[in-house]
Amino acid sequence: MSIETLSAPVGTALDRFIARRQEEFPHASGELSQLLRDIALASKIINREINRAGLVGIGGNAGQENVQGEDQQKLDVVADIRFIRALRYGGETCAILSEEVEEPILTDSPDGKYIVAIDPLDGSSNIDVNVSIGTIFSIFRRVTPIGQPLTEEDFLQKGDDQVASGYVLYGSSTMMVYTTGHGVNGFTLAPSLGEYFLSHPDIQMPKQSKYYSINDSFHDELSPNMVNFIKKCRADKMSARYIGSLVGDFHRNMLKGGVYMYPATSKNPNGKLRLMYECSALAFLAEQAGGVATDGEKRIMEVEPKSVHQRVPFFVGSKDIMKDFKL
Ligand code: P6P
Repeated sequence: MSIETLSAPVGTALDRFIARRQEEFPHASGELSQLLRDIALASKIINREINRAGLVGIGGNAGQENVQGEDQQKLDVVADIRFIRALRYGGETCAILSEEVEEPILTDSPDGKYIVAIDPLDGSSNIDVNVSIGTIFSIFRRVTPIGQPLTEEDFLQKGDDQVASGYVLYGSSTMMVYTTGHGVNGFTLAPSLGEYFLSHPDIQMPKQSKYYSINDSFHDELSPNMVNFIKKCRADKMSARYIGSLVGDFHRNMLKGGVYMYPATSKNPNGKLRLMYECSALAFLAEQAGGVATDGEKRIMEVEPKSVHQRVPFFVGSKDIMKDFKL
């Protein structure tokens, strides 16, 4: 890895890493740095809630549905509240797009420079069975000048317009992985210190691939090209790995190589995953790490959003394996 791309050694605290990176951009005014810190802080609180969910009765179903018509888990609600609170009062964000809330949330900082699209807790159906779950976020600059009311143009920005994106994986360890467009770096939480430390500098998605991830129940609905693609994965001795938690499957593929596929199905004709706060964020990370992310026709980062909760087919993974992929 080139020295100029790695401004910090393994073990550097996240705060110090963010500060060093900000120094590399003289015109940076510190708002993005503070926004990343706000997200990291909220993730530590969520991490604590997740780790004790079974003990304090915040596991299980909340008995209500989210805007997507999906059963909300109690921790979905907790995570949504915590992240919205952190972003609403942090001062850098003028609006929040949350998977859990129908309309964009205007914060107490109307002059905030950034808009955050977030899935506060993805894969939450796995909470009760102790499978890794995650937070996914995208950060965009506002388009409308400060002082003017936000418009749809501020909320419907394509992936190429992201300033930063990342995820938090609440797994065997808790990790925050993010990019600001200058490579991907992973930080592991030291629970006893309550700090994230650089553990995976300059992540590069292996070009070859060991795993393919798809819900096998879709097999009879797949196009002939996709059936052949999966046949080739099997012929190339790749292993099937699908944990039903996007962040967990994606993180494994980032580190070990792999391909994750969620096609359009009869149940979800436009795909299940959301463009604004899942696919765009992970596509940015994948491309920064040398991978590929597509909706089957174009780069995910080029898809022009039509609505905040828009769903898209999502195919993301190692460059060499994805070159053979077509719908
Ligand atoms: P299915 C979780 O609900 C999620 O959004 C992703 O985390 C996961 O990869 C996918 O849906 C699982 O969906 O239809 O295979 O259960």
